[in-house]
Amino acid sequence: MTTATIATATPYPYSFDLSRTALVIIDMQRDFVEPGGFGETLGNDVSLLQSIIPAVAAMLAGWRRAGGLVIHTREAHAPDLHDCPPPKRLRGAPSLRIGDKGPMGRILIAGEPGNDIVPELAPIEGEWVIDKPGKGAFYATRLHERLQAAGITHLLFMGVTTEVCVQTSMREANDRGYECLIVEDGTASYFPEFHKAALAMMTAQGGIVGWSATSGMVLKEL
Ligand code: C5J
Repeated sequence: MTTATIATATPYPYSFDLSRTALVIIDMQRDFVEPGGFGETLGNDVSLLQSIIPAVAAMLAGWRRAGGLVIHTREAHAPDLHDCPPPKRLRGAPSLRIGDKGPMGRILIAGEPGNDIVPELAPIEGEWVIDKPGKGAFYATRLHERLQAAGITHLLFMGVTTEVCVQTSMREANDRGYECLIVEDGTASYFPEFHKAALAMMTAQGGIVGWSATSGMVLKEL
């Protein structure tokens, strides 16, 4: 085992062993980052999310080169919506609701074109793809069991959105005992102030949820 240390991580150095660490890319789906998807139906400017694709792609390429485990998640519901609690579908006044037909197929439904991961970050053979009906990657999935079986102890998070699915997943992971780090420039929000606040609140109090670092800091150690 070779231990790498990101000396300049926040709030203090983060050490990880590549063979026990997974890179988790949360919900980099067309539904969130392209016009006509779930994110835009809620009234959001999706270009804010598109801007991180190059940084996520660079991290992903470096992690693949190093031979680390890659996990992609998708926020996805079954076509019959049995896994979509009615309040999730009915809340607010979006232009289209989950399951409605939009320009990229049915909104947030597994198998529809809009539910795919963006082509720049498409999974390759051997990478895990976890469909999740909730905001957190551990809710109603077998992710924890699979990570345990694979001997994974450390998780690096990227993806969208910082304060919703990324933060929820990292909090769930932290409660299950994983040592977590969020890649600052590999995650984004429709609300830049929420992005900043989420990073600050997770790393405050001695890393109450975990660490943060830039993709450059991580890549330097691979
Ligand atoms: C949201 C997500 N924002 N992936 N999902 O509903 O963050």
